[in-house]
Amino acid sequence: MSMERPPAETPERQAYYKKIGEKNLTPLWAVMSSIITPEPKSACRPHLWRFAEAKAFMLEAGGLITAKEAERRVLILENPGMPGDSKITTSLYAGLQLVLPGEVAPAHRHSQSALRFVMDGSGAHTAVDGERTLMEVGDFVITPPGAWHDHGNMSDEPMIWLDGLDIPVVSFFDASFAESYPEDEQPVTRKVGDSLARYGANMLPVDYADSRPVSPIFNYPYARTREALEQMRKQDEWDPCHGLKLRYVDPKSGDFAMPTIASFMQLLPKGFATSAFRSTDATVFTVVEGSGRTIIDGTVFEWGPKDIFVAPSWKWTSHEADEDAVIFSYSDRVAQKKLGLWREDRGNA
Ligand code: GTQ
Repeated sequence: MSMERPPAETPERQAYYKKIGEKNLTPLWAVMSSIITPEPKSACRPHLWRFAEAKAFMLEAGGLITAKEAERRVLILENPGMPGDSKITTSLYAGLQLVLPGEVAPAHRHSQSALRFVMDGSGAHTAVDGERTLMEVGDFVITPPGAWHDHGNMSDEPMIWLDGLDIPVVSFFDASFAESYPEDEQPVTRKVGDSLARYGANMLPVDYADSRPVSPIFNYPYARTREALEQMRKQDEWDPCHGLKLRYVDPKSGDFAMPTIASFMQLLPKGFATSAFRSTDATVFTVVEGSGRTIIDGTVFEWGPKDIFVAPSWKWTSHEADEDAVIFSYSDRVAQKKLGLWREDRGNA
């Protein structure tokens, strides 16, 4: 036996496997090398979705079904290596959601956590736990597990955002619960901007004691993220693999903002080419500003603003920016780190 390949099959062994199979028993030695692999082995493939193309299909869906009838009018970004599984990576889901002017996507709640990364439009809102937030391009918005949430658009233009959910993680654990709220919209009990004021100024209410593993900040506005990156670039501290990369955090713990999904924003200056990097967290990227290309496992993906692409676990990935580029990304890194699984390889960098 080795960790690389199973022992030979013989007629006697096969007959034996068949006999014990009837009793729901099976030999480890026949499967060991495929279930405990020397390196990550995934069906997940690298892929890029052009936003302009997806947007046209979404607007077409806008004429086919309302947000209310659909519950959520979303086109799932399906990884081409896992068709039919509603996954962009093995552990995570991605979708593009459209809410047209005047529409409401009705209130519901579920065990799955969601992030919204705002792609297109201005001023639609999502509501969580009685607070609404108005969404602008580049904002990172959190829906914690089990929180009531509904979306609405009182602006005069279509609003599109990227949904990142941990649906496959929750399915893996068989831990899914979901229910509808009795009304389309939950009551508004707090003012717009409340959570950012309370928790987003590097301060916390003096007696604040909340141990939920999720950030109390609801919307991390792009304007602030961009300003942080712009200020930091003055030090010229470019990481060879990541440029300048920040992670979104829960201000009460310093941990990632969400319990199952890690999220990041990075700046690559014009002309920068990163060193190749690989890590065990397959990662979904979307471009906020700039253009360039990413090479994943030898395939080149050219990108511009709002395009979305995915890099599988443990595949060498490098980026090149033709102009200053700002890229949002998310992965299951937070969960892998908690489980002692996360690994990175910086190559020669
Ligand atoms: O907005 O609540 O893309 O429940 C998938 C499931 C979005 C949402 C998705 C959802 C939502």
